[in-house]
Amino acid sequence: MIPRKHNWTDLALFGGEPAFAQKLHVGRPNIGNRERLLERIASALDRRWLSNDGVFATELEQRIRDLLGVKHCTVVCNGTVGLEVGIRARGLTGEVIVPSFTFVASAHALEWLGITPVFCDVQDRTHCIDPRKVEELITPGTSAILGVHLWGQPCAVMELADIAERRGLRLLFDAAHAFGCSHQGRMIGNFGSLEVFSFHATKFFNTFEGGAIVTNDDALAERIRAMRNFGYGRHDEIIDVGTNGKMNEVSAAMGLTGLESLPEFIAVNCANYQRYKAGLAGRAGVRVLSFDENERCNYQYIVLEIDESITGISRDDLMEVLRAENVLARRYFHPGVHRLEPYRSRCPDAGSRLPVTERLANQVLALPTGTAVGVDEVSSICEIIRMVIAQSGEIRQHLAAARVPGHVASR
Ligand code: T4K
Repeated sequence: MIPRKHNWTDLALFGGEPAFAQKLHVGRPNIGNRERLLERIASALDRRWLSNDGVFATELEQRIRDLLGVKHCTVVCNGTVGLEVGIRARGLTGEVIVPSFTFVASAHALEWLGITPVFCDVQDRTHCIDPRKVEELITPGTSAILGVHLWGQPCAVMELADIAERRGLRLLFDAAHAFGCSHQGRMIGNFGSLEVFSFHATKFFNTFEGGAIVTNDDALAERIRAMRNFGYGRHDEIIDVGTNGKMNEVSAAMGLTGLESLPEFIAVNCANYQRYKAGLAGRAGVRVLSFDENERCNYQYIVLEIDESITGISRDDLMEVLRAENVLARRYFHPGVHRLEPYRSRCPDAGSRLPVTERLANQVLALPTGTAVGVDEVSSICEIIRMVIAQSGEIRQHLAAARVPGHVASR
């Protein structure tokens, strides 16, 4: 039984029993059929083939190609290395326009390669790069646009493709969140020169660590494959500079096993999403980010925007309340990459041209979902949020008092 919270005095932050005995995480891994996974790992051990284009990695690439309807898939050891390999293979240089409202890896992958990320604001509704703001950032040094399909929501790919074509830029996508999603009926993976997925443990589909670079460009795919493997070409000969970005067989076994449960993972995420939407519907000042239900979607992130001027409670205070209840909500992506090093020191006032990013970084809260979270737990989380907003005045007052040094908690 999940204890009900009728009043602010029931909150764990003020001495009540936490609503959940176990911690509920954002990004708890989904795990497919354990026996199938262990069988696969045993067979890799029997074969004594653990990496370097093993049968599982090769099969995973084939299955991803089929699922996405894309010509080439190269699995890699993680999404960040996937981005680095893709960026280098596509020959990006100078400056690349990228959103600041993203995980730091989108920008770091550029910086790591000596390319300057130029931060662009995002759209209010989708949280993805705003094409209307891209053009004003283009300089003679700009080589590309790196869009991010944040939360699995597709960027405005057609508008971005149009700008890229008119201005002679390359277009790539960080699709770390968007595996299994579509845009206008076409699977993500088919846009721009290439797209990169993350299969990190915290993604709804995971290979422990891992990722994939997908493209429909034959020559680019060949470069990517070589660069992922020290620059080896087909005939045991080094044809390019390269790194070690290969996926091992245990990760690929996890991927094949996870793919068999993909519809179930998505169904659970979707049911949780619907429950959150219903549980928070009509709550003024709380927006649950909506996904386009006419498209394919993985529903892996539950994203709230908390407008304190209406709710009476800030995103950070709400997070503190929830965390005390063992709901480990996350401030993805706070404070915006432009406010992180080394970017902050280089351009301290970048925030002035990123108003939507600044707002979202202060308002967005990601909530737990995935197969480790049930719809009843989601209902309880919504109930707590509703109560906190209804009683925000008292809660704010007592939080402020509790923060005064020497204060002894009372209720
Ligand atoms: N581009 C974008 C837009 C991305 O979001 C990411 C990664 C990338 C590129 C790069 O892809 P990778 O190189 O990672 O493949 C996490 C992930 O580490 C990162 O993969 C992800 N984005 C990012 C959004 O989230 P943290 O620092 O928030 O992770 P951490 O350790 O705090 O874990 C998150 C929650 O998940 C915690 O509550 C604990 C829980 N957890 C985590 C792991 C690893 C588990 O319950 N089990 C686990 O095994 O970055």
